[in-house]
Amino acid sequence: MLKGFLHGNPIQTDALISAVPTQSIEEFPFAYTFENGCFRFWFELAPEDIVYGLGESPRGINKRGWIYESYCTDDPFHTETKRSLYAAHNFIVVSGKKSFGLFIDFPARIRWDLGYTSENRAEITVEGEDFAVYLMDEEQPREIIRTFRAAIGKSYLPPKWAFGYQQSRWSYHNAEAVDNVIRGYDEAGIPLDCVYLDIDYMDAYKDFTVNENAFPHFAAYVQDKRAQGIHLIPIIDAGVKKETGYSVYDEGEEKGYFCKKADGSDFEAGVWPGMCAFPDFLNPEVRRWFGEKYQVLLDMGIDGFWNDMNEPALFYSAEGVQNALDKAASLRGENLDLGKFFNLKDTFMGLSNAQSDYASIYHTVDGEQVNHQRVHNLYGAGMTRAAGEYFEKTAGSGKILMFSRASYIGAHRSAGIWFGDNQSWWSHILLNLKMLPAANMAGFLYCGADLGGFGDNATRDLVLRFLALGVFTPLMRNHSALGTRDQECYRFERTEDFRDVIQVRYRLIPYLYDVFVKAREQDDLIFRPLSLDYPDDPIARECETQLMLGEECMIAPVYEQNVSGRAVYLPEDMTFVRLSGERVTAEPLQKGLHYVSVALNEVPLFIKKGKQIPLCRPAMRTRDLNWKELTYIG
Ligand code: MIG
Repeated sequence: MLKGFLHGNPIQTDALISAVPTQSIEEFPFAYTFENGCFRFWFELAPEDIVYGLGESPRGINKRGWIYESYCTDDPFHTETKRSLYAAHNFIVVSGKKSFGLFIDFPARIRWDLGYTSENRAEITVEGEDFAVYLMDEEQPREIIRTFRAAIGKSYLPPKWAFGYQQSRWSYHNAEAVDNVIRGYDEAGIPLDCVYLDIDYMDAYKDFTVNENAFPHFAAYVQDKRAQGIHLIPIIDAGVKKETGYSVYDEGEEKGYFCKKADGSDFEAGVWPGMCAFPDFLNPEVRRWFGEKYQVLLDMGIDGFWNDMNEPALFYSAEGVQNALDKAASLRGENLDLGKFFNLKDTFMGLSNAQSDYASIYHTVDGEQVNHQRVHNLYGAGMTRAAGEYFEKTAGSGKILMFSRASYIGAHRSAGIWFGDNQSWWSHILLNLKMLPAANMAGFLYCGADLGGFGDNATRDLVLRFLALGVFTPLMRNHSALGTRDQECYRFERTEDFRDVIQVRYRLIPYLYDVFVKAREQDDLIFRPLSLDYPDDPIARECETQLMLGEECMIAPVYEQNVSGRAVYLPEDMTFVRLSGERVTAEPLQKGLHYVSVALNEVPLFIKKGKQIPLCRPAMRTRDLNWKELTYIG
């Protein structure tokens, strides 16, 4: 059962697919106050309670013992001290003494103090007074999640080929670089379906343009890659370059489609193209307009995109830089003391994604000027809806690959997400694992992290172990940042190990696709914390390094360097399967704690006793997979 409580006059977020009857906040079952323009409520947590959720966020599967903030943030250092990442997924499930789900439909900042200030108390602060809160009241967490998911509608369905292995890098600067990647994979016999085009494919970083020097005859080139079975996936950024004569800018300008400042002029900030204007994605007319822009690339044969920088990320504003320079100038000739020095340093360090810049943006919502801070978390979601709804209308569902960096619940109907700029750190394998069930709870089924890690230099063993988790994530993409060590699989020694791991993915695609479609249709999870399936098993309840997958499997990736295996807990009897290329070894193991050895070219998988899963033969492209000729293991 889903109950809604309403206060004030909330901004329409479209998170729910249909209106749920709401009661006044006076009926809200938790203690609350209204203070300083905020709504704050709290409840006790019993020692055994687990708090799941918050989608794409830092830290554990159990969110207890930290403070989180719903505020879409471009931050490439996903350390455990952070409170926010790129998304705002305001859904939690409390499970234990009593169980319930809670969704706060509110697009500005929310603070989730989940046993941080006081160990056994959750205190949630909504930074505004216009909001709706929904409570889901069921016995089992999985039922709570189903009830919630039914209310927010079916998740985005990607094309089947989007389950293939994908290679990205910032950047493959030209057609030759892309061709080298495809050749590298083909020669090593490693399957591949997609190659990504990061910002450098564009002309001067202008959305919906192509640099003709780097990619001459782009449409023919795209066709040629398609003939090879390769999909090229260009990036689209939120900011539109301010340049007279650039049609996207001119049109947006003429029609008043960009975000404004208080004085009615366009809000501008610097991002990759230099000074940019920002489409007002809160406005449905702007969404329709921006969605149609993707057609230019669709016409060239493109059938997948990733939306970036849509928190929105802002490198600087002219005002911010001017203030910093003024401050520096005022200090010239002065004897700097420590306080002044750090203040000056912080002023410059704080130029990007500055709260003062966000606060100076205005949107038009139903004809009314609304400050950005009231709707911040809807911006990237709006951009992604713009694209997703256009694709749905023109191409139909399951045709165009689309995923986004920033998101809010509701955007899960239009697209998937990737987890942004992680690092080539061993700890980020587990961070990736922990985000998966939470993202699923928020409706995001098509998701994954940058395998091998985005920032920093990857090692061969890290990439292999990361991939062995990525084998199971719907989005299986290796991506890395400018200036980092090359991490395409064929760049490393003994490429046959990479082939062994990625072939396993291709063998599993019929199964993984089936699990995906079922989760989508049944408003269910692909990945579940063990505690959802074994609520009475104390070890399973606390497990943060393994996940249930579908009805049949459990996954437990190796996540440390220089180890030849890991400890794994089996909550029931299972078959331990090692998959490597076309090789499969199976070993029945009893419920309990085990140490399993896993070589770098192996993918460990645990199949429940009495269950079986299908495997197909590997192929170099998803289009060449034979979904009918299956063998069963388990
Ligand atoms: O400021 O387009 O998360 O995947 O490679 C960095 C360049 C901008 C951030 C994305 C990343 C992408 C990068 N972008």
